[in-house]
Amino acid sequence: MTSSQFVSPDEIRTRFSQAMSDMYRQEVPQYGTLLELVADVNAEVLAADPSLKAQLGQAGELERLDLERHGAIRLGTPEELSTIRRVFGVMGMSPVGYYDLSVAGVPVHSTAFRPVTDKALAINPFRVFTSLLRLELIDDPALRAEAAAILAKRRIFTEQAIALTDKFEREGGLNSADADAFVAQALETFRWHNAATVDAQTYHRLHQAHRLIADVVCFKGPHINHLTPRTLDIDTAQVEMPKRGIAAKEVVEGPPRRDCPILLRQTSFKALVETIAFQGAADGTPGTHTARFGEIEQRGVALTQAGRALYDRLLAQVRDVGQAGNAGQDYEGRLASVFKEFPDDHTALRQQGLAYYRYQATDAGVAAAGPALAGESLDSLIAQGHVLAHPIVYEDFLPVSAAGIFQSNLGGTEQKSYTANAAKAVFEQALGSQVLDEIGLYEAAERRSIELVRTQLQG
Ligand code: OOG
Ligand code: NI
Repeated sequence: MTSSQFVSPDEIRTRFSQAMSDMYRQEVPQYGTLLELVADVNAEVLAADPSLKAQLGQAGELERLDLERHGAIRLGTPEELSTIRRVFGVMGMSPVGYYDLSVAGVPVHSTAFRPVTDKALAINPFRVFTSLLRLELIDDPALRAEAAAILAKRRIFTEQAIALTDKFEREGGLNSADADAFVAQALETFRWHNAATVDAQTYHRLHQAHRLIADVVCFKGPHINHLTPRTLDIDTAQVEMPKRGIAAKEVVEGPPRRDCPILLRQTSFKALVETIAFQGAADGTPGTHTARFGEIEQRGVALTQAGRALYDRLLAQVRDVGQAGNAGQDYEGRLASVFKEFPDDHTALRQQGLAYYRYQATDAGVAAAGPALAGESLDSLIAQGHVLAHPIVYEDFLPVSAAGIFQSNLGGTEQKSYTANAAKAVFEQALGSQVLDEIGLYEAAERRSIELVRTQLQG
């Protein structure tokens, strides 16, 4: 096989994310309603704001908008995590970032598999927030051992999915027919199974230890638990949800509404109560399980270390008022007022080193290229119209928001807390590789764009 017959990992990822979306739409019809809602809101926003449309067009953001979505899965064992890393590798996705959710009472730690190069992100930024259950956080040793034994028996990947992953790694790619087979086989891992692999008693014991433990341990595989399209106006989408019969979560997670969106804002609809069958239920009595939901997100500019520190400090300030978390009175009002401290125009964000930008030479800049431009500062080049600065989109997740999403979708309000610390090294050992540092990726993207601009303008 010559490499010219291989389809690119970007193409495999695009086929996979489309197949996953089609499957989830079948499984959870409300997700289809959500996709329609987001498409309507995005079309309205673009029609009403031609300058935003032009800006997104110039930044190459428009093409990927309708394709864009993220999903989430929860795995049970280190082997499952390291194998999923290889499977996502076939689709050009790498583990980025480490998220410790135990501090928020969820016994998992996580990473996000996603494309990392500018080109791959522009083609299709499909991401999967992937969590690993931390069995060591189950207090009862007998229950912990029982959960481990159940997990040790299951096989969440089909043999063919593994064989095609091996082939990809061995030969350096897959041809189109293999890629299609791979997509179909990989999809099986994410499918919903309405039969639990355990009896009702076991399910309830695990469920009592933590709802999430039952969700991970009692099923044949790590069903995709949500898929999230990207909207350009999450506040309108939030208002629109109940109008279309979708019960939205009370508050939007993340920063407040701003003129210059930063990081990530998210809202979701409550998980469905689904009927499941238990093993050995002689009388056939079914049970119910709540895990699968829908979510919408709006993405803004990626923040530097300093910007992120400011974001974290302000968010903590809002959430700490009377220990209210995000449940307290007038959360939105408090959020907006505290975040007044965060500059809300791109020039200020850029000049104060709070956010990352991708610089681009304009036609006028290229026409004027020469030694005179070489010594000019970026600010001055921008002021003269020789360079544009496009916000670099935040491609990752936020731990406090993720915890809020988890909690609102586990079907309960319990907030157990764990004394565990972040265990990044343990996670990376299970993963079989290190996770990439997200801020380093944004910084490198900015730096590359500056180098290119400098080369183009020196004439
Ligand atoms: C993952 C929740 C985190 C997000 O968008 O922050 C997440 C889960 O519920 O498994 O998807
Ligand atoms: Ni999500």
